[in-house]
Amino acid sequence: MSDKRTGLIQWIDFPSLGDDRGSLVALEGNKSVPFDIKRVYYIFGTQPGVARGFHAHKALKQVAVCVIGKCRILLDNGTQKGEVWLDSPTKGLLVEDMVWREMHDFSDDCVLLVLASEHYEESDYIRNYDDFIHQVNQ
Ligand code: T46
Repeated sequence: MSDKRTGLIQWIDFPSLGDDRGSLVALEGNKSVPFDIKRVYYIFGTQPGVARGFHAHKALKQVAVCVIGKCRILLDNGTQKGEVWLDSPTKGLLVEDMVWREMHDFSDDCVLLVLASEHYEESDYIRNYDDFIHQVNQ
């Protein structure tokens, strides 16, 4: 696993354990994924023109990987903004807490897999951008 974790855009490269049958990627908590994985979810069947996200988390780390297809993700920590394409099953994007995220331009076939450091908790979401900026500057 190679790790490029500096700044807002933090990629994790997952080795593909391929052989002549095809490819396999294994994701392990506290190894290839830098936290204990408490939850896994995936987003698929996203309708054309739909964007998702538009929130930050107070205390949640996540790794997002497009296992099929692609989507564009925008990250914003209140001082820096960046956007990248998630388009590879061997590249994970680490999204730290207090980072606003938006996902756009889902391909029809996109399956976005997300590994999360905490169980689902709606009170952990900041869904208003002005509130996010206020809290990040506190
Ligand atoms: C994130 C981005 C990348 C649950 O009940 N449990 C869950 O674990 C999740 C993730 C969602 N839900 C419910 C909450 C909503 O009623 O599923 C519904 C859709 O969730 P949401 O509108 O938050 O979906 P996105 O795509 O805007 O955001 C999701 C994650 O919620 C979020 O943590 O970082 O994907």
